[in-house]
Amino acid sequence: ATAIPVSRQKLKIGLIPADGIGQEVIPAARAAIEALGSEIPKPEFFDLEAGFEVFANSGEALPEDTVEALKECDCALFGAVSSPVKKVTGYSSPIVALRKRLDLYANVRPVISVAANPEDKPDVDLVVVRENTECLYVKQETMSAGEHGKEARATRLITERASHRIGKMAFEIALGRPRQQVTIIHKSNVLSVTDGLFRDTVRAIPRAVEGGRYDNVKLEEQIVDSAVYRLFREPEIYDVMVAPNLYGDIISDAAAALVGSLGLVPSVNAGDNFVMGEPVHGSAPDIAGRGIANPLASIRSAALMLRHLGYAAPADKLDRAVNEVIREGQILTPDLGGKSKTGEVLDAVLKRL
Ligand code: GGG
Repeated sequence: ATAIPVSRQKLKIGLIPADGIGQEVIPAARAAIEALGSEIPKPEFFDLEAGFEVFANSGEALPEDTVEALKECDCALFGAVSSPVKKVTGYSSPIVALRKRLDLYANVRPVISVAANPEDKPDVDLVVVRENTECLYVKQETMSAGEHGKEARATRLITERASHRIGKMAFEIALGRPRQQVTIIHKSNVLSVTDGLFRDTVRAIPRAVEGGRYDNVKLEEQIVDSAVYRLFREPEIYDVMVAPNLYGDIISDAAAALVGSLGLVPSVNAGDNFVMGEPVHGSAPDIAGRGIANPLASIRSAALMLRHLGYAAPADKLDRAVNEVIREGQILTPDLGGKSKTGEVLDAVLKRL
């Protein structure tokens, strides 16, 4: 993604582990950043709260103090959140709120496999660019009594502004990749108004942007259901996939299956002025507290965050260390078929830095 120009003595990093295994993997990402030493400005960490557990204790899932503290930070790392599947009065997802409050309109999720030989091309190498602020995530839902029982409705908002800026982010990312291809994911054969606007707005970007900046970017489109089918049959056809919020979430989780585990897939929530790394996986309550969560998605998210801030060399170093640990296959957590603990995987990464 586009780097935010920086020149700073210190790097102020907000840490929000939130729920479940977020409490185990974010400290691992912190340790990996610290191990970079003088290759980045001296990191200063701020421990911040959010999540369902915080809500259960205090009545607030996203304390105002957390939002205010983040505004003073250069960047942040978020772990995972355990939103209940049933409505809980007064609770609303803190990560959805945080993305909106900080206008982190893009969730950039690279899904890249690790080739057996470092010189070889990976079998899967794609980036899902998920719109982060609207679609069904505006969370305007109502229930009413209908003729045949309850009727539930949800508003789905797609705007030209949000579609344009996420589309532009996708084109910019494509420019930095060898294949330079963007695929718009939509369902405008059925949702012709909402997905139609998303599709048409992204399609119009190369013409709308002056100077022919995107003239060499190949633009494709795909209906979301067939896109998922083809993702599993022939992932190599994709380079950058740009999608409205819900499709982007589903596609990137599904694509994680192609690279072995959700525990490997990083993301950044990016806006024009702030970036927040976040592993794609959730809070995994089934394994929380057992010390077996995979820290690699969080370490990769830290790398992605640093890359976004312009620190490409230290980001590469983190990525290389993670890839070596995966390639060697000796020290892996159970999601990858191993028996190692979170701390052992972290140590293996640190040893390679
Ligand atoms: N790190 C991603 C994450 O926490 N995923 C779980 C998720 O999407 N939860 C939705 C929510 O609780 O808001």
